[in-house]
Formats: sequence, structure tokens, C-alpha cells
Amino acid sequence: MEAAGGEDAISFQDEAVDKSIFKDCSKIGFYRRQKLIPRKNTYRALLDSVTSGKDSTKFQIINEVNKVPLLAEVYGIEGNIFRFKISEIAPLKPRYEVSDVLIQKPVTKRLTPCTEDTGVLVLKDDSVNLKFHITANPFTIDLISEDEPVLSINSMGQLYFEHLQMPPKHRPSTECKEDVSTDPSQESQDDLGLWQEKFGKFVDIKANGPSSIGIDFSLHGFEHLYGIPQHAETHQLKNTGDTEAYRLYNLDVYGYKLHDKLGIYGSIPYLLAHKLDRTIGIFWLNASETLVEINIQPTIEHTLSPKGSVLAKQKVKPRADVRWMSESGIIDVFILMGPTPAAVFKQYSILTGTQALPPLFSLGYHQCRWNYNDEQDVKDVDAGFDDHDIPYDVIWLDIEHTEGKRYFTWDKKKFPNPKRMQELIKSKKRKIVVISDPHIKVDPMYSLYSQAKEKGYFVKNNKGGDFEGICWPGASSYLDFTNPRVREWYSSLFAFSEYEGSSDILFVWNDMNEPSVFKGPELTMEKNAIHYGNWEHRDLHNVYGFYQQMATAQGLIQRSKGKERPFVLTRSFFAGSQKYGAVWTGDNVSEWGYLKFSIPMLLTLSVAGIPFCGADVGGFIGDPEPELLVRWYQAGAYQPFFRGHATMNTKRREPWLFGEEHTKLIREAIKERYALLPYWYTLFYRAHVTSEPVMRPLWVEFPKELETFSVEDEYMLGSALLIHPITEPKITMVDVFLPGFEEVWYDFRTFVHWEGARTLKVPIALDRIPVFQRGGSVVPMKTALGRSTGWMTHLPYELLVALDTKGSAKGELYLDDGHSFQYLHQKQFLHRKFLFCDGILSSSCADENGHYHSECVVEKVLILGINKQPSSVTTSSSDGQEKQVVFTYCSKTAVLHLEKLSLNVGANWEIHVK
Ligand code: NBV
Repeated sequence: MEAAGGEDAISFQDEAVDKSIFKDCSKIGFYRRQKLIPRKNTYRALLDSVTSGKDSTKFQIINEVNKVPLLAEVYGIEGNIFRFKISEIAPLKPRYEVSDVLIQKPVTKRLTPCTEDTGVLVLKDDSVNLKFHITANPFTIDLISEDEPVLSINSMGQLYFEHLQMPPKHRPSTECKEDVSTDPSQESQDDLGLWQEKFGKFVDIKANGPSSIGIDFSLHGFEHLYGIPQHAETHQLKNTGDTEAYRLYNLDVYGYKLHDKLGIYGSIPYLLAHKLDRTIGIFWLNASETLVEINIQPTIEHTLSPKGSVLAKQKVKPRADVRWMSESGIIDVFILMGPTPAAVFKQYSILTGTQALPPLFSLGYHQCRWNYNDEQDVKDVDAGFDDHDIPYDVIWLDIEHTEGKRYFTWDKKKFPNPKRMQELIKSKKRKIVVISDPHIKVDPMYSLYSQAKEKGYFVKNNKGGDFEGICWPGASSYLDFTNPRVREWYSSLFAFSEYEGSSDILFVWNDMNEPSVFKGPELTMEKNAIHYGNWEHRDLHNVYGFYQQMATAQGLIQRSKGKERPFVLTRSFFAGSQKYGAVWTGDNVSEWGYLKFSIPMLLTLSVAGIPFCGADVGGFIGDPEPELLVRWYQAGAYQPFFRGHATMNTKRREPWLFGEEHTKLIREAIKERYALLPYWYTLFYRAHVTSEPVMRPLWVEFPKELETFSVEDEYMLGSALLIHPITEPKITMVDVFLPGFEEVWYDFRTFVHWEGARTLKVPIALDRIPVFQRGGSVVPMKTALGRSTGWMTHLPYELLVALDTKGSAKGELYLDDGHSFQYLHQKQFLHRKFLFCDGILSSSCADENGHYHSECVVEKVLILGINKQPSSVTTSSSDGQEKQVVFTYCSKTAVLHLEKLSLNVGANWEIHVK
């Protein structure tokens, strides 16, 4: 994958990744150790140790074999959330606890202890009719909601806690034998990876010895599980069997394989489970390498022996067993009790925050390539969009724009005048994004390196020196973003005065922040590298990239003195990364399978709290055939983060390079995106304030319809649009599932409507993918388009009102200046709601706190599903003025067209259809 290039930088060779670079479960020491324990619960809760405070209830649990006591804590948290922790009472050294991910100290509420039985402690939360049944021996917890068991903890007896110990030479020889958690059993100590672990030529010396933890959860009545990104896998989680597990370990996996449980760039240890009457979440707050085993026992119908001539049937309820295992840290788990998908999203956001409201430009189309070669190339590509009448908002510069991969610099030959280039882009009302990776070239002449070196801001190796690894610039050190002072300093580098050649239209992309280390174990950092606070890299590996994006976003906010919203794309992420920007799915391949997988991968990110996500359009690696490229644009236009990108050594693929026929199709796809921007922006506002995902699996919108639970080839955009991308070549017909027994769905292009709860055969040509609008919704759009979002501010709106079976519809529109924090600090925003009921479409204020002056008008309204031609249509404004409206009605499509309206978008008005 790499070879020495000019200077001492590394250049790229497009070779397939050797999969033996990465571990499977059998090569992971703590997995092997945890799998060795007998399925026998060896823990007992000491109920006479219970102390119950305002915040939490604490008690000890003891391992019957090694007698080491642990401390268990149970917390009730406002919002129907429960927290459960297990840590060592007196560890030899502190154990890592994740900080900075929870947005605040959770607001606790008292759980009332009551003893119903000896050997059982019951903690009650009467406000939500929930009970914690803690059984002492063997130690198990059952969560019972409204007298129904929802979840059991440790009922499989897989609680596992390796207490920290002295290295073997300091210990009496008998001690090791007594200790079941480190009992070498049949294997040698070395194979179990207690104090050192080998992988190929790498040896991981563990100064703290074995420190892994784990426990099991049984989810009663559940057989549909989702979440725990990031894997190139289906949206619905699968059984892992007894030899593999979903791995959460941030890795740089170039051209990752599909259908694989190997962890790729980011990790969110958060799983959702859904059944007809309840959704729950389990958030495992641990940043070390984590494995999740899943065993779902689906609903089974047993045929009982015949009674007379009648065959009796018995339904056995399904159950999902989920086992979490982490390499270090403590057990710290949040149980989100739902009961609806929306409630679980809310609960997760109470803990980790919501999506940052993106600047409007970032919802437009982004054009990226490794690399746009020089200033002239940038100018040409930019002009190409105008020449071909294709809107776009951002041009991206990859690593080659720098002086020898020294981030925050410019290659003087290729980009002699970055300010001039940005002025040109700015004059087009567009932006640029530049890359900034976490590795810093070892070069005393590079001021960023020498400053960081002098300040001691690099991650250290286990001998106390600065960690050095190989990455794009050659030998590199890695900024220790876990240190708040490093983050502060890094943020300050984005100040216009510090970052030469930068301007207010420059935004940032953090790549390689797993971190990627070319010659490191599994292409990442040694686990015994040392971070701020003397923590091992092992303890916090999965949160490294999160911290870089945090510091970058802060830097962009600071450079504008707190006024402007940042945009930062990151490859690596953790729970809570949504607060800092967008995420993409890394180095995918220009193959149909990767287009198809972009849907489940993005759905999984979306339900795991990362609404602003996307996949490289066209596929990063390889050359897509024109049909694939068109299909990818059509899909990408309906995915949250919409960026075309390609690696080096691929053919150029700007949208106009595939013949006029394909240019036209790509143009149309991008234009559809721009026409829908008011809807997109409103969805992002909702994600920001109410934590609803933008891109939603069908089960989220139709939680009571079993048929939706496994659908992953189509999805909802908000609650109004159903999207079914075409992900196979040469398709002439596709099955589209239209959910909802009482729903009606309108083809978004022809307006032909269909009842729900059916699978529709939709004829397909290359010019479109199936998009349907749900009856009962109002979708705000723009009537005209500009060259970028910046040119569209004053353009009029159109409302697409699709009536439900009762002849009603509702929707909303959010707008503000699109770039600053004034919506937050000065409440400069408009939030409108639209309601169609009894023949009247009304526009009213959805949030009285917001004020924003807009000259924009609603110019056009289309009402879909009106069964008879109206006799008159009038508008009335709040000052009592009434006006006749010229309308056209098409009885064939049942669509009423109202045009040339001039209704201010911020005013209250009504349209009467009689
Ligand atoms: O910076 C170069 C690439 C980038 O274009 C891509 O999007 C990242 O995922 N980067 C990875 C590093 C090299 C990949 C071989």
C-alpha cells in the first residue's frame, strides 16, 4: 500500500489490502480469555453492603473464586435512563473512565430500595413503573417494566472482571493459580496474552497486565437489533456464533470487505433493540477495543402433541443475548428504556448530545478528489460545474495540497496563492475544505512539529520518548488530542493569523485519525503508547479521532470569535462525534455492492446518533462505469453527506466526463438535491433539537409493523419521503415496499398514488430512482436553483402538500441565515408549520421564540390527492386581505397547482380550497 516517495514522504500504490494485517477474534487475547470461563455464574452480590444515596445505590459483588470484591453502582437518570457501573473497589492503579463524551453529569433521580425477599434487592422507579430486581446469588439483575421483564444482566453468567495485579515476578506463585480470571487453564500464559501478546511481528507488552471486562444482557422478546457501527455489514445485526464477534476497534481498512464484522474507522458502542411494543438501547461507555457477541433466538412455534385431532401450537418468545467484552476500563453501561424509537434517540442525546446544526452549504454537493492538482485545476473544475449547469458548493483539497504533507501549509508550486484561489471560490459563493491529519512530520524545521515537540504535545512511546510512526509524511509523531492543552493549542492553529493562506471559506477534513500508522500493528498505534494522564493507548484508542474532530471544530468556531458554525468531516469517530460535524464511510470501492452497502451502513450510523453521514459517491477505489456512477449520484443525492470522491490513480470523473447523456442524469440528480434543500435543512434542525435521525430505517417510522424491521434496501428521509436507490446494474423493474396500512404514497415525480402495506413493482429507467411522498406530509422545496446554496437564499419556496386518506397533511420549515450561531444566541430563525385540513392550508409559527426576517415568498403550492376540481381558491393573510388564486387542476393525477402566489414565508396566511 505504501512505498517511499520523494523527500521522505510516502507515496501511494494501489494495492489490495492484505487482510492478514488485521486480527480476527481468535487472535485477540482478551477474547480468548473471556471465552475460557465456564458458563457458570461465579459472582455473588453482598446485599448487606448496600448503601443507598440520593444519586445511586451501591453494593459489593464478589467473585467466589478469587474473592476480589467489586463495586456495583445503579443510577436512575432523568428521562427513563438507567446507569449501571462495576469497577474495582481498590484497584492497584486507577482504571480508565471515558470523559468528555457525556455532555453533562447525568441528572440522577432516586431509586427507592425495598426488599421483597431475602437474597433479592428491589430498586423502584415509580415514576415510570420500573423495577430493578437484584438477585444476590448468583448475581443477576432483571429490569422489569410494568411487570414485564425487559432485560436481564448477567443471567448467562458472563460477568468477567480482571482486577489489576502485580506482574508475576512480584507475586507469590500460588496467587496466580487461585485466580480464575487469569487461570491459564490448558493454554500457556503467553497464548492468553496476559502480560504480553503477540500478533505477527508485533509484541504488545502490557505494563498493567490483563485488565479486561465483560458482561451479558438478555433482551426479552427482542429479535431485531441494530447499531454498534462501524462495520461493512447489514443494518440488522446478525448472530455472531461462537467464534466471531462485532469488533469495535478503529482501524484504517482500505477497500474494506463487505459482510465483515471487523471494526473499521469509527466505533459507537451503542446498540438498539426493537420489538412491536418497545425500543431500548444499551450504551456501553468504554473506549478500549470492544467485542460484541450476538445470539438471537427467534420466535419459535412448537407443535405440541396432538390432543385428539387438534394440533396445539405454542409460541416461544424470542430473546436476544448480547455479550460485551472490552480490553480495559470499567463496566459503565446506560440502559435507555425507550419505549419508542424517538424516546431512545432522545435518551441517547441527553447523554451524548445531538447533531451540530450544519452550515447550509455543507448540505449541498461536495466535489473531492485525491487530488485536485493545483490552483488551475481547482479553477477548471469549478468552472466546469458552471459550464455544465451543475450546482455544487465545495471543492476539496487532499493531502497533496500541502508542503510535503505538512498540514496547515501549502505546496508553493501548486498553490502559490491560496488566498487568491479562495477569493475566486468565494466570489462564486462556494467553499473549500482542506485536509488536516493527526500525524505530524518529524521535521525540526516544520514549526508545528517543533512547537509540539517542545511543548510535549505528542503521544509518548512506552519508553517516555515521543511516539514515532510512519504515515504520509514519512516519520511522524502524533498529537495527543486527549490532552485538553493540546486541543486548545491545535484549535488556536486555525486562527486566520496562524493558518497562513486560510480564509473564512476554508473548512476542514480530519482523516487517518484512527489513528492510522503504516507500520504499526493492524496499521494503528501500539497499545502501550502513552497519553496524557499516563493512560495507555489501549484504554482510549477508540476515542482518539473523536478528540481531533472536537479540537478542529472548536478551532473553526474560535477563528470567527464564536460567530460562525464550523464544518468538519472526520473519518474516525466515537459516541458523541455528532456534536462536531460529519462522518463518512471511508475507502469504499467503485462496485455495485458498495453502493448497496452504503444504505445499511448509513442507516446504522444514523440510528447510532450520527445523522450527518455519507459514503464517497462513485466509490473511492477504482473506476466506476457510467451507469454505476449515475446510480451513485442518484442515491447520494438522498443521503445526508453528499460528496463525490476518488483516489489517486483513478480516471478523472467530474460529472461531465461521461458523455452528455450521463452528464444530464447526474445534473438532474444533483438538482433534485438542491431543490429539496429546505426540507434537508429542516430535517437537520430537527436532528439538532429533537435528535431524530435524518435518514431513517423504515422500522423507526413504522415501529408497529413487523414487515419493516428487516428492510434495508430503502429508507425514509425524515417522515415524508421514502427512497429506494437502485443498486444493481441494468434494472428495468424494482420491488418497492410501501409500508403502512393506512398510508397513501405519491410517486414524487408523477404524483400517481398508491395505498400502503404493499410491494409495488416500479418500472425503472436510468433517469430516476423511486422516491415516494407519504400522504399526510408537506415537503418544502425551492422553485428555482442556483449555482450553489449561496445563490438560493432569496429564491421562492414551493410546498408539496400530499394528502392522507382523511384529506389532511402537515409539515414544517426551518430557516435562518444558514451559517452563524445567531439562531442560537439571538434566536434569529423562523420555524413555520403548515397544516392542511378541511380544505384550508395554513401557515403559522411553530416556535414563537424565533424571529428572522426573510423576504422570501411561497410562490407555488401543489396539493396532491384532491379528488375533485375546486370551484374557487383564495388566500387570506393575517391582515384580513383576501385574494383569488388562479389554479389548474388535473383530474387524472388529482393534483391542484397553485402558482404565482406571493405569500411571505414568515407570515401567517391561509389558502382556502373550496
Ligand atoms: O488523504 C488521502 C486519502 C483520502 O483521499 C481518503 O478519503 C481517505 O479515506 N486517505 C484516506 C489516505 C490514503 C488512503 C489510501
